[in-house]
Amino acid sequence: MVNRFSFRLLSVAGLLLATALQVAAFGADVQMKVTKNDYLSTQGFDVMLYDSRYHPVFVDQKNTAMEMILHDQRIATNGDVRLMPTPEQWDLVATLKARHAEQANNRLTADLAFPTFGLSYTLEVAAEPGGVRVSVNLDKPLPPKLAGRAGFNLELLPSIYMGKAYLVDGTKAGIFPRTPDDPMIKVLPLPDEPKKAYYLEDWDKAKGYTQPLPFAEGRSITLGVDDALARVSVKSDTADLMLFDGRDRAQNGWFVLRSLIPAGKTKDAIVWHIRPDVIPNWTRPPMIAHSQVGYAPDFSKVAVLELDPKYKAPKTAKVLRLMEDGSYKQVFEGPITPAKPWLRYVYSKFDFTPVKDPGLYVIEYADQRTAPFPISHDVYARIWQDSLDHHLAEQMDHVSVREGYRMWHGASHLDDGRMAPVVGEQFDGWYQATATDGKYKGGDHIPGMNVGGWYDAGDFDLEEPAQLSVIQSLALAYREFNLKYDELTVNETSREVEMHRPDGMPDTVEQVKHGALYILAQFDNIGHAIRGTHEPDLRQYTQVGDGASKTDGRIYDPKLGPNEVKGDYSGKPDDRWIFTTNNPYFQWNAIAALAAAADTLKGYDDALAKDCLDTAIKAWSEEKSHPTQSPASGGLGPGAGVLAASQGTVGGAPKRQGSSGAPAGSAGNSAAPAPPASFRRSGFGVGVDWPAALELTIATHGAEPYKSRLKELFPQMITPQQMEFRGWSAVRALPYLDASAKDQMREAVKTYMAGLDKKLDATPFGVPPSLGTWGGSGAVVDMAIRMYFLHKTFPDIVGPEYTLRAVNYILGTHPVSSTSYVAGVGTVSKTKTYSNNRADNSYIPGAVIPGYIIIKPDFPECIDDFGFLWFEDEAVVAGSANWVVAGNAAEAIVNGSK
Ligand SMILES: [Ca+2]
Ligand SMILES: [Ca+2]
Ligand SMILES: [Ca+2]
Repeated sequence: MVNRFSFRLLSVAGLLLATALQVAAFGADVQMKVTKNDYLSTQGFDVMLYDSRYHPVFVDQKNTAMEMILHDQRIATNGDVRLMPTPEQWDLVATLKARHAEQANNRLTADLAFPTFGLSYTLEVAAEPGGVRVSVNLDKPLPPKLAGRAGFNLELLPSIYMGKAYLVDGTKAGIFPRTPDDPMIKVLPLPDEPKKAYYLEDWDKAKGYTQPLPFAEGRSITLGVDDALARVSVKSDTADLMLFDGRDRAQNGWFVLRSLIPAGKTKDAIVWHIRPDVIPNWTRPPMIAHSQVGYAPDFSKVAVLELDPKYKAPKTAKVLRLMEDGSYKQVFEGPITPAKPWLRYVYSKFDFTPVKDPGLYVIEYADQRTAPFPISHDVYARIWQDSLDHHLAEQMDHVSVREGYRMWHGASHLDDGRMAPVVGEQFDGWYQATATDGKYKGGDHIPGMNVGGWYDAGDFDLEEPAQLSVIQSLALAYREFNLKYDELTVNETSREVEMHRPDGMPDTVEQVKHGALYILAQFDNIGHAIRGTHEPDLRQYTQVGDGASKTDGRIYDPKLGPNEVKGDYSGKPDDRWIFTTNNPYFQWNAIAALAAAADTLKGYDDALAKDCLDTAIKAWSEEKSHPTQSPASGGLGPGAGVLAASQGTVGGAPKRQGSSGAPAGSAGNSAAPAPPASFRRSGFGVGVDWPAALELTIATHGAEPYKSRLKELFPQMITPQQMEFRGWSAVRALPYLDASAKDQMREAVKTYMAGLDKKLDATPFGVPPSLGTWGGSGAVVDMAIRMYFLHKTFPDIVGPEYTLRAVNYILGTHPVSSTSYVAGVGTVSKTKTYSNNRADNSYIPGAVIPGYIIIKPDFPECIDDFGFLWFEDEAVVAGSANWVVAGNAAEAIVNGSK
């Protein structure tokens, strides 16, 4: 991590100079102001207040309330009143009523409440010399029952402070622990505490109501004494400060600084003075965004420089060649483009396309030098294999997965599953619409569902949209690129998968089959596509590690005692729930996925290929004669209820199902949310049967009625809006349409391209920006795929650079840092991901992370050294499968030019 490393070196050097001047005047020069962006700011330090809210489904994302950015790192979040020392993802949070930014008084305020506890207050963050004064002002004195419970909490990023020093009251020294090991105590719920949703009550009970004791206490504390970039002092005027370790309860916990609200007080019940030790005239070192796998000789090579607007930027950058003896030889120097602002930084481009000779290179700009990267014809040849044979392979459910000496996981969830009872909205936005489905009712074992499928993401559930997307992407990759790569052995009969061991079957074909088995099981056993397979409770859902240890693998039999085992049956109700809710999107995409699988499997497993095709054809006919209705209360889950449920403000009357109780126990783990629903886009309802018509036409070599339906839908699929969604796939329909269709599409592509460059120029990176609550790498990979197919069919209208630009973005040419978003791919890549091995601070090779988001309103963030923010770090299987397509597309473009 050359960029970040030199960032540190530079800062330490800067500090040595600064310390002499600064020691006596810790932060004294700082005078913060409310900016036009409505937060408090001074050069090197910002404080935001509720620019971001709690998430309607995932609740606490470690990105809300009062947040602090020091020297361009978000060091603290979640500053607000909480009722526990170390709250977790679903624990009670305040309700925000209003927020104000007063430029005249340089003050931010937020009006907040815990309505179910009769507590309302104003949180105020005001500039004062040296930093900010934070105060909590209650409308009425604290309800007596909240004494010793309600306190002001501020959470500190563990990857920054772990292993760093702190000083309490100037003399009591300590080091932030690497491993949490504090004494735990029981903090029982209050007798009249409002009921939460049943799954939260179960989870609290399962955790044993434990909280850690503080590891430091005093009136003032300096955090990160030995870290010039993160040193902050906090002094409390009222109650003592306490430092807790949130990781005692969950691996994704942060350090928590907290003061209890004293009884009887209203105004200034809490007063903290926060003094950051801001390096005078701080400017962020330049960041050189470039491809971490390098560049193909004959294609465009453009790095993007992300610069502090106050940085005195040199006008040129250089390319140096790394010679065999380790020396660097300058081979190119060129101008950078004039700086263009975007959010809080400015951006210039450095075009070094003329450098073409194969070899190893670095880019040098000002005092920054990148990691070495190759220029070579085969730079894209090795970028997608890890996603196929590591990430996707590791995510395979119902089989064991071994690599050399390592068992990634045992054969998992062999007891899948029981039909989900109607419990209303469940955590993570899951929802079961009906009490019965065919011959099954809630709680019944549905046989045959323990085959195929992939763990969705950092969690282990089988999300239907993810399954359908992976099948279609890999089937496309196999057919488009004749992708016969084979380094995996897959044995569905013995339920064993082994990496680095070819078995004569293309791995894409094996993966398509693995997905098809799960979808076929749905049609065979239930009769239609479903919402998916998901954990019954939060204790099981939050468990990470070996998927095979999540359930006992034995089918639940209510006649057996809780610890009784009889053959393949047990009395433990840990079997996952099958959410059978269907909707037209699932149904049509399942038909498309099965048709694509049939076309891919032929010649490898003809019997299964026939089964897939017959099932798809039958489902098509049924769907046309009896269309699936959208469930009234979305099969995807409306979502908004989870936050309310965690706040105790929904009825919450737990509809407890007899045998679904959570096992007792304690100690939790981090929890993973669902992936972003990339299909929730505008124009989503257009041509919902298009993919099914397309894949069935291809699989049947142009049979009716699929071909006619293609023809019918074609005009509405090639509108500019649809072109960016699924319309591009119409190029695959052209061989089955009239000759004039290609001309129509040519005109449509021209129209689409006319506005595209301008749209992509909205950011310096020339790809769709990441403006949502999840990082947007998925949309960029989509762009790589879409533009490849358009380029291939209309090379005179669509150049090859769009696909390569999108791929280079994923590989490091993006904001914040130049770390490749594909774990393990590229010289510098993200090696802490929100994968199911995140408790080990590790990654699964080939996982494609979502990447940066904008911490509102203007701070782009993707923290290299931390893997617990799902919106930045959680790879989804659909993303890996798409990356296989995009990576092969890039390779094909470069090969095509040779
Ligand atoms: Ca294979
Ligand atoms: Ca079981
Ligand atoms: Ca999920």
